[in-house]
Amino acid sequence: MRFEKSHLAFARAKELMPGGVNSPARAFGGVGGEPIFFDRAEGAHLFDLDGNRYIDFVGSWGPMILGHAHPDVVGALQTAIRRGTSFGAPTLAENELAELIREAMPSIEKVRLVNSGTEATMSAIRLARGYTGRPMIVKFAGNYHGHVDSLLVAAGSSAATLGAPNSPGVTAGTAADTLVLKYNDPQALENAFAVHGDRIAGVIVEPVVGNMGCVVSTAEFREALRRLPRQYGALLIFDEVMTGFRVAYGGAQAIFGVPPDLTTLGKIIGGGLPVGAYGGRAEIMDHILPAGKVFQAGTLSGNPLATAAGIATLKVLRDSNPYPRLEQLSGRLAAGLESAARTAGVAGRVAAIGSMMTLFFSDQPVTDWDVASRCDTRRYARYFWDMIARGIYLPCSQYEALFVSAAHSEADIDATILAAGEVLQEEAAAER
Ligand code: KE4
Repeated sequence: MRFEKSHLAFARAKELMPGGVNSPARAFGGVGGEPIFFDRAEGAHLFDLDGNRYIDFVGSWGPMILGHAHPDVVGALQTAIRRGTSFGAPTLAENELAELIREAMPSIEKVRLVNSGTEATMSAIRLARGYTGRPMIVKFAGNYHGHVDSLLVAAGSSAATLGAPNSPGVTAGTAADTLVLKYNDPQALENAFAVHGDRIAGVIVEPVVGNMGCVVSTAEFREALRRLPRQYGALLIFDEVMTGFRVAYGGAQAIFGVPPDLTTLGKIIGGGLPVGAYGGRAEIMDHILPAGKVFQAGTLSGNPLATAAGIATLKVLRDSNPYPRLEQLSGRLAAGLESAARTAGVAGRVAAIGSMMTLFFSDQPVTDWDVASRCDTRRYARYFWDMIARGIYLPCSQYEALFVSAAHSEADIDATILAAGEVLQEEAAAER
């Protein structure tokens, strides 16, 4: 494979944008080398500037559950664009997207549309603090909720100590109101509430983590998440930016039967255009301006193009119900990848739910960040590039989930399994 045009584009991009990218996740930092520039996409396939074709398992980090350039989404955008791209005033499309979200997630009585997952989580924790009058937010190591100052916080030295900034520009004062606990550790949450219970405004959690690779919450952890915030008068915030409409049409909350107080959404609800949302019970959401006093605003929130793409996407998901087939294809891929690692004699564990999964190069199941951080990331980097050479585009980090779309075929899945088997065997042979 040749990457000349991507290389030239990246050289220029580095003169124009920090690191040559508009988001660090796509900079290939976790796998080395230079990011590939893409020209177009269709269905389950990406085409880069040099004309190389790939089976795409990133799907723009989650939004493209229908595959790229789905005709219903393209058609909805073509219709919307001729009617004007933004009014800064209410439109019926915002009502329609809000109706679809409410219909899918009964825990959401009212919803506010924003422009990204970060805006959704930032607003949700501000609302939790405004609603409860309390300062503290609990999050979990290995969970990512966007680049919100108070969530860019590393775990404190022990479970009950307060967080420390993990990015320059985040002040100690900001981090001081954030507690970072171990994921899938009910006792740590119990202890935190015992010490800080009357100061905790909310607990924000990925009910299925995509951001340390795919890690599913345990039933015991979910029971503690359901019980403890309610016991102490705090809000449970499910960050379903990635899992919403992904692991099920009703999100992880539908699978687990745990109704959160607030839910944040993004990715799929925009169908590839910038849409985020946060929602919950009306008595909580009505604290948001102008109904209440908690400030949040946005020029392009509920934008006519973005809502058109989101509405089209959710309608296809609701009416065609691709989820059984997505689970069947994903189960086939998960089993195939784990078998490929085992046959090659490589320590590999696959964690999967719905149509998201991760092949962890680890000799034990990955349940939290402590275990995830011990994965063989050098092996992942080699595997990533060897799969690129075979026309398969995987997430450029061991700590991201891959996604199967409704546009993937069984042939795509089988070709990927075959390639993984070849790659892992060749790598194992080279190490002997
Ligand atoms: P955005 O602001 O990137 O739309 O959403 C932030 C966010 C919030 N919550 C969860 C659970 C998320 O996964 C994300 C964003 N996910 C990353 C990939 N894991 C986006 C990729 C990127 O940052 O470029």
